[in-house]
Amino acid sequence: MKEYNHKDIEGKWQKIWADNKAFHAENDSDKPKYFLMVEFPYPSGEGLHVGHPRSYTALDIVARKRRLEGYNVLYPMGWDAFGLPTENYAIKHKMNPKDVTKRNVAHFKHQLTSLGLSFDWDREINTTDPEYYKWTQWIFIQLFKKGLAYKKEMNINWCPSCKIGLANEEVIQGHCERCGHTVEHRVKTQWMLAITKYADRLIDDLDTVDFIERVKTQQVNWIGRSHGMELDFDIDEVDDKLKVYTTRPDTIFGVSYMVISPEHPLIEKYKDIIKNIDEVHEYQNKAKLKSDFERTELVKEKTGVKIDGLTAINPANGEKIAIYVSDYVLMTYGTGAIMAVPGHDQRDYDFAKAFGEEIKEVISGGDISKEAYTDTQKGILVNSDFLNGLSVDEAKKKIIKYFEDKKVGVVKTNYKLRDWVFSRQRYWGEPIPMVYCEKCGWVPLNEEDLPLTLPDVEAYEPTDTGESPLAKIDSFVNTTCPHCGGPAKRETDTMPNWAGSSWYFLRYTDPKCSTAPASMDALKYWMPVDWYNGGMEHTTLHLLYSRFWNKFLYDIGVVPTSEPYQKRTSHGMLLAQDGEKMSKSRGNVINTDDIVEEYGADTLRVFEMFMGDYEKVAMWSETGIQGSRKFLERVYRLMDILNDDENYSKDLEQDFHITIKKVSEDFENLKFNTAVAKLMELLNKITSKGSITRKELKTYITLLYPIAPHITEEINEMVGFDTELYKSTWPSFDEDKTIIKTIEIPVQFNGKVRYTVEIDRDASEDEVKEKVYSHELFEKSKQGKNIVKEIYVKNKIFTVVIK
Ligand code: ANZ
Ligand code: ZN
Repeated sequence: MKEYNHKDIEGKWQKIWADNKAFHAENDSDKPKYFLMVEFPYPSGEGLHVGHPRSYTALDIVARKRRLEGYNVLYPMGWDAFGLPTENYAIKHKMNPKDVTKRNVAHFKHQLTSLGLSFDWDREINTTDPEYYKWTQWIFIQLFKKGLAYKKEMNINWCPSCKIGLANEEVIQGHCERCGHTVEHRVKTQWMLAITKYADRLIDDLDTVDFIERVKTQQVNWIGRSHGMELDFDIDEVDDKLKVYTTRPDTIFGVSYMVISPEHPLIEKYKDIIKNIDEVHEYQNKAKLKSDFERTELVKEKTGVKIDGLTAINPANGEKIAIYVSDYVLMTYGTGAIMAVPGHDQRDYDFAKAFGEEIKEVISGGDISKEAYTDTQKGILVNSDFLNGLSVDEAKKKIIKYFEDKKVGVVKTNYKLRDWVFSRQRYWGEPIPMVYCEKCGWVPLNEEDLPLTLPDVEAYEPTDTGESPLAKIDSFVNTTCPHCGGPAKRETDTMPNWAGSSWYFLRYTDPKCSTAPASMDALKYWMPVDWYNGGMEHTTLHLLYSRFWNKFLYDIGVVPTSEPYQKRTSHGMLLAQDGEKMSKSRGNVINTDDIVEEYGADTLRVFEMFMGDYEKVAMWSETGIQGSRKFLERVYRLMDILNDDENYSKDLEQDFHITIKKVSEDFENLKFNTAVAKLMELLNKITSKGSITRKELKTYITLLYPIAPHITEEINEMVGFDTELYKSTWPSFDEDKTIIKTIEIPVQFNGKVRYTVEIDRDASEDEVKEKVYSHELFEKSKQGKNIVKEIYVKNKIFTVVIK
């Protein structure tokens, strides 16, 4: 028979699917809807590498299966195309970022198509398309109108190499996420989005969605909600108070000193009273050079200066306490000041050790001589006056009431989450649709004047002053105020690259809508996204941002659901053959084009799903890809042993039912590797039997179709089955027929397993005993002794006690 030749097959079927609009989703349909989404890529110059298809193929499998199950499936794709790499590339090659993007998108699209992914290309979107970013700008204006977009002088993270301000999320251990350069602090006026106003809902509503646990945990930790108290300590020398934030007011009797952050305003306010102000100033200057990460690292030497001239008074017992300035306390969290409890907080403990401050135990049950035990929720209060003998929870309640009554403290919830810095001083992003008028202040553009398009410019290099390149274009900057008509200036910052992706899922439902981000009808039909798969690296950025935007749009009546995604899963990263991350600089990147050319898209798809547990890290392997190719070649040869029978054969019927069940369930649970393994196992049984019925072949290729759609469509056509696989139905199984009728159970003598017997499931004890006794090893195992007892645990084990 004919040899398997992927080159003939794959292009042919891609054309048939496209010509027939096989994967087109209609907005109205009698079928139930299913909306699947993978993270749309940034179309970089390098093109697709083999890491991309891991996510795309997985949900393509689900999409193809859902269609066969009778759903109206939406599986769309688009381009998240604003951003730095394109801009930098364009600058370097003296090109326009628009043209670079166009070229990259064409390349990416060609590559995705060659992988046989079943996207509905009629719904392709591009965040750099003015008809798209018109709505990104429109959403910004709505945020502004509700007071959720505001301008603020910010101490920002500045990357001197990229010449760009970075969000906290983009600073990795004090370094720029992109280029690795050390991040500096600079003061800039920035647009901010008040995501913190949504912090509680972003945590609490996680209970209403089906996200994998590690995603939920990371989001909760990132938002970092903490319940505590703001507490005032009187200052002895002046008529003023020092306010601290503490989650452990119950440890008040264990306070042995106070710490304020180097940026704390108290220092400037009392510089005439502080006797060692020069020393304090010097310390402040040193702290400026460190990143927050360096400052708060647990394992680092604690530094600081004791403030000479200011003393605090403990509100619970009137004790006088020293105040230090130290950089392990941040100005950006809580009140920028703490009460230090070295007996029960690790950093305070380290500091106390270094500065000779007292370490008091106020909660029993920990060993403070070794190291402090943080946040001990168990234990009993000791050395704590009227709190003695209480549990931590009881003590907290009592002391909170005590401080509230004395009017020195209020309960307070704090968050680690910061508002979102929403300006970039770069060219290749959405212009912010705001105008500054001397008379009216910041005024949004009229909505009918959107989109505000990026002007075509000659030079768009970032400036050393940190101003946006747009600031140099007078014709862009100078405008009239939409409010009073007077002269005004446009905002010249652009939006950060997370803007366009914060609402793109909505646009897929209605990509050409000209009156709203998407029409309410389309949104009501499709939203929420039923299943969204993406990288863990987007959990704290994109996933949080887009949930925030969706919630905001829900609040103003633009979208119908409060959460955008019903289910969120994530894939493990794909490493190169050398076990390292694939990267251009290492030269270990494998391009999909090469694999598709040599082995075919189906082989690549099978391998990507078979290489290991989908949720764990996996490694590229040349032998792995060859193994997948061999598997498909053997599937192709099934046609050689096809007979005319239209039913399952007696020998294989049970295997087919079991395989259908297993593959169906595995596809739903991200267990693609075991689904492939099961199909390989069945293939082995079929080939050793030497023949396959028509019914069996149809079932087999239908099960394999979502993973390897081209070869299966081809086989389907060659043997003359009536409809194409993309139009057929998913095979069903009979639960009864999946139950294995015979099982093996171990037989043990005095606790040692000597042999096993094969029995019919649920066989009676007598039947089992009969098998145990007639086994050839029975006499030997008995060792001539007497049987004193026999115990049979049904379908599990037979135990013989001998003496
Ligand atoms: C006394 C205490 C005793 C504390 C104890 C902890 C344990 P979370 O849970 O992360 O909110 N803290 C407050 N503001 C700070 C700042 N600006 N920089 C550094 N540390 C700060 O942490 C709250 C705790 O972190 C607060 O409760 C405070 O120390 C410290 F056994 O107060 B605690
Ligand atoms: Zn005005």
